[in-house]
Amino acid sequence: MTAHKRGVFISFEGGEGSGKTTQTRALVRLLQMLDFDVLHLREPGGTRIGESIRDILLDTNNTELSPRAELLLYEAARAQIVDQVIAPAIAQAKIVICDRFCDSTYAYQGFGRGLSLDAIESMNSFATNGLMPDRTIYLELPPQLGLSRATRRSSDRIENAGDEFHARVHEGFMDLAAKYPDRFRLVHTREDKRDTFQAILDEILDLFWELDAKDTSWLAYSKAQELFAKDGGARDAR
Ligand code: T5A
Repeated sequence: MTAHKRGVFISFEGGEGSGKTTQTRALVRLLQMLDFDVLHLREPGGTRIGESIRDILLDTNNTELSPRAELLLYEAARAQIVDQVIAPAIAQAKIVICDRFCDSTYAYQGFGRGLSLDAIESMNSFATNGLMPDRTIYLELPPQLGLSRATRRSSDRIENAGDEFHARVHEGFMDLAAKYPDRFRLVHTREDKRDTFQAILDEILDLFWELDAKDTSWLAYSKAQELFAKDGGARDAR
């Protein structure tokens, strides 16, 4: 196992269909190939309780779910995954890759639903017990394009929220990029998934240097190319 002193927590953010699942799977597979102890998680979800909450949140039948109830459910799922999985993993020096985290609540429930940003920030802080990602990769893609990719499958309750809602969510993410330039790194998604992956690696490399992971040859871009060449994107890591 590659040795390092403490865990690393990286979250991925973006609008619908921006490619988070595709890219996080590739990253997890790369890290596993290099013998890192990696956890691949998603929000909402990642625990038995969180997955049940996810079902409620995404169920298209739940049209009457109020914005405040929606917010509380996202925060409840988050508190569960932080306490049960993320905080212990970081304490055990694991690498945690999480598909969405607090920033999604800021963008979707804050900008999208119009709930108080101050309230959301304090609820995020309560749910996470102050645990924030070391780095957040935001995959930037025009909302319309992402939605058209995402809804090639059957769409869920949030995907159905309408174009104006998703435009506001996009604005929320842009607000975060301006507010937290150090943590929240914007990566433009490219036509070629491998180019996007390489841009992501550029944004996280320093975290591994700081960890004294001496052998950074694992970030050799040829490896990234191989990951996508085999099957169009790593699968089944989550
Ligand atoms: N939410 C979540 C909130 O409202 N508040 C919160 O606090 C939180 C945590 C979660 C929903 O909950 C909301 C946000 C979401 O609406 P989800 O199913 O996890 O639901 O939704 P997403 O995270 O948006 O997941 P998606 O699967 O829809 O999108 P991804 O993971 O970003 O995209 P991915 O990788 O599945 O790619 C989508 C399609 O595009 C293709 C892929 O092959 C795939 O078919 N693709 C590309 N096509 C062309 N070029 C590229 N470069 C491509 N990259 C990927």
